[in-house]
Amino acid sequence: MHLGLGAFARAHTAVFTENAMLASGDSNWGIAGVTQRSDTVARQLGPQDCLFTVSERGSGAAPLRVVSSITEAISGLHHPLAVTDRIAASSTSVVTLTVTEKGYRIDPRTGTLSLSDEQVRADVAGQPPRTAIGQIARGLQQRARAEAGPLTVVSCDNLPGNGDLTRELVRAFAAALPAAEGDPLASWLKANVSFPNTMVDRMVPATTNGDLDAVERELGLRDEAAVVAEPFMQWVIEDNFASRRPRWEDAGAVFSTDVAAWEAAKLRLLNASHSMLAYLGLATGNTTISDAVREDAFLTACSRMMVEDVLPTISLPAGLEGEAYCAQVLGRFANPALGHTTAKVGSDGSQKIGLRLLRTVKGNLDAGREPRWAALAVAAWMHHVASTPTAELNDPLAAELHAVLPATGNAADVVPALLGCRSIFDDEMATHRGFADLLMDWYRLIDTHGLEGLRNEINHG
Ligand code: CS2
Repeated sequence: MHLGLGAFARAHTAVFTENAMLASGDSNWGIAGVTQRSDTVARQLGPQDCLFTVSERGSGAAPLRVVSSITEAISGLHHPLAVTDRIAASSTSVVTLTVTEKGYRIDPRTGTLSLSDEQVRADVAGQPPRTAIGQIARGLQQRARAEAGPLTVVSCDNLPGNGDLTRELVRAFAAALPAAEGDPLASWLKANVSFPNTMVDRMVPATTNGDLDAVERELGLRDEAAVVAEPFMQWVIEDNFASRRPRWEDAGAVFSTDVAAWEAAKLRLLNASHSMLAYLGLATGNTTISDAVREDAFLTACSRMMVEDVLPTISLPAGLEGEAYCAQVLGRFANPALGHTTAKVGSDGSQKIGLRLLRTVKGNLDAGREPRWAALAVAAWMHHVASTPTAELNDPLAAELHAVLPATGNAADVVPALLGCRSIFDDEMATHRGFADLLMDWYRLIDTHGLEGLRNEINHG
């Protein structure tokens, strides 16, 4: 099963699974995919027998390919009980998920399941579950009762320790149930379910109508569920499975005991730079990531953030060479055929910057160093938040962020106001004078001198 049947899942997890079947000859697998908030993808895939095209873009792109590893597309919104039934079925042995950061419903202040979230509360109260964690917990509860055997839950979202986190959230869900229900679930979980950590990587923009037209011209068929992706793809998985699984290693997935290091490197080098380019691009009128990285000053800012701020604060996994990885990442961003938008990468900033940027800020501040470049990215995010009308700010915390904004747009007012947002900055970071000064300097520059100011400061400052 796969929860969160977006473009990423189709271009990554479904492709790895199909490649594993082709390479190993063990073709006894199929993915029941579940759409979460909107049923669009289920409606697109259903009438085409769940077949869809992957169109690679950029140098080294393979020809168009039709992928057949998804065998069923379920609307979680309309058929929540079909989701729990599938999780409980003995024929299901792995549940993968890509539901994005906000899909986990984490309370930013406690780091665990948000029991004040209305949908989480409804799932705990016994409504047909709508949240990913509710679907997993209720599905596992049903599976335990049906004695359908062990299962593995594989989070594939960009979150550090994504498997450990998912386990904690499912446990927190069980703990919120009345003891007569929650206790047996908790002990069954312990004995029967594993949650390996993973690192996933492939840039997959949202498919546009232009992409569908281009696929149609080449394929000779209209494919409403086609996806566009860069040629590169990677999957590092902790070898901790409680059940059978496809032979993903035959498709190039790497089984590792050091997934945490891979995940930290990817989040804090690749995703952090992606966010930096998105917010710098949004502030200066670049629509795509490839346009933003073509601006020399932004390329320099990204490289310097990776080399000066990030590399000294992380431990790289064996087999990953830091500077080569950074160069490869910048090359991938520059892929002009991908059309990855700054708006898409810049969405949900409140859920992303803590993991991508603030851990680096903290690492540097703790070591007595100035996180100059990571602060630029955070200031550019602040500028995006403050200069975008609430209705247009694509972020689950848009209302909370805008509620604290001052009447004036001055750096000296906006920066402290946003630093006061405890859902994002902890006390220590919010009251660090040096960090606040760095943010105010960059914010003022972006706000009053725009691209020219940034070019001068980054290139000559
Ligand atoms: C991006 C990621 O949208 C975003 O926030 O940074 O989706 C990125 O494209 C992937 O993590 C690449 O593996």
